[in-house]
Amino acid sequence: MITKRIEDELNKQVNAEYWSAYFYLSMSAYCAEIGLAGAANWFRVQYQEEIAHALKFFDYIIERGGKVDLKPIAEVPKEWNGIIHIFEDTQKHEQIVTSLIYHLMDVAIEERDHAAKSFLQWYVDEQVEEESNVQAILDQLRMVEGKGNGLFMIDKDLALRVFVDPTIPK
Ligand code: OFO
Repeated sequence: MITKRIEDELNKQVNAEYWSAYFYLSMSAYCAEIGLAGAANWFRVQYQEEIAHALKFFDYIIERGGKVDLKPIAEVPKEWNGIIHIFEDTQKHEQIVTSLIYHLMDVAIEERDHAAKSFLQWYVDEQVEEESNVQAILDQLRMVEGKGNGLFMIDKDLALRVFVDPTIPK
């Protein structure tokens, strides 16, 4: 059993993860438009990761006997000002998601829901990886000022990313 408060918070997070998925899919389209096929691939994989994050919450609500409540997904941005801007926005967004996960953890602690705490720990760790992956790409892009041969090489690297479902234990 989960309390109504935890159920509501988990459902909010399902929506936030789908919003993130949409956000990254929009970024993928933008990168394709500006001719960065590698970055378009990277964001498409990021989109798939967010769907996996959402489904993990979805499955957990059901497993704990809660009611899934799928709300509409709010509109996402579709224009950016180049590749550095798009990764800066990604970094900001992942920092916000980390704060949402921390908020959920705070609620689980207040509700004395130890099972939810254990479940949420996976997301706490996942966010460390999410933030550090983006930081590494942003550092490289800033080094080459988002241009020329350097950008060409970074884009080639971003093309290599493949989706591996992070919710399936290795
Ligand atoms: Fe689901 O972590 Fe990114 O947003």
